[in-house]
Amino acid sequence: MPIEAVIFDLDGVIVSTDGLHYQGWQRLADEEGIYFDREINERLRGVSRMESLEILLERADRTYSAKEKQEMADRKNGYYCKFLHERLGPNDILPGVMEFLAELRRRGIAMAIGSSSRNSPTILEAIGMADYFDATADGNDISRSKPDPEVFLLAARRLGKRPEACLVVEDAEAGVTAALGGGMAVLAVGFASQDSRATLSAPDLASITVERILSFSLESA
Ligand code: B16
Ligand code: MG
Repeated sequence: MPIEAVIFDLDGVIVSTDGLHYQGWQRLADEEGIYFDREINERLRGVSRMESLEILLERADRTYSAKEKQEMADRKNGYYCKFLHERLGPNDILPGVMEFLAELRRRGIAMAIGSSSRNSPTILEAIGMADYFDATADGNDISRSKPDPEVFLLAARRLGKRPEACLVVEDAEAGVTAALGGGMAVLAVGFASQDSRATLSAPDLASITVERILSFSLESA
């Protein structure tokens, strides 16, 4: 079936916020005396804030109450939001993104954001793209985070498109699982580009053309 809409993950696909997430989690872990490194951080990609904290706490030497966990998640988010306000801007939009989006628009393909992040509105505002997409769905709208397909199904519904007519662009294993689980094709980029389950893959959006993704959908129709 031809692709009528593209749903973009935000962090790691449109914008590079992963370094800021990492610094926020590292600071929290240091304060709590819990071992944390970049390899563990990779497991947090695309996963919700509270599930990310649970992964970080796998290395803790004591258990934490629900209240303590909430305070820790809030503390990390405070650091992350401070970094977003101080450092995030249009220069953090990833290579090839603006050209790819402009070509989709020229061809009349609908575009949405499907992100786990509750900070999506702040991020889109900071990079000057608050009004760019035809629809957005994010961590504020859903009850089940990726790898559940809820966020992508909601984005498709808000665009008025059937899942089979949508292609998701993702950089996380959890996001690839979510897109496939929702019955959508998926273009895996960045850290997910080695994921053999993906429909298409590329290092980034500068390395693949809109022509390619649309011709793929016709080939497989
Ligand atoms: P927040 P995405 C995800 O965004 C990030 O990849 C992930 O690392 C983060 O834990 C999650 O958002 C929640 O973010 O704490 O801002 O609500 O990749 O789905 O756009
Ligand atoms: Mg991502």
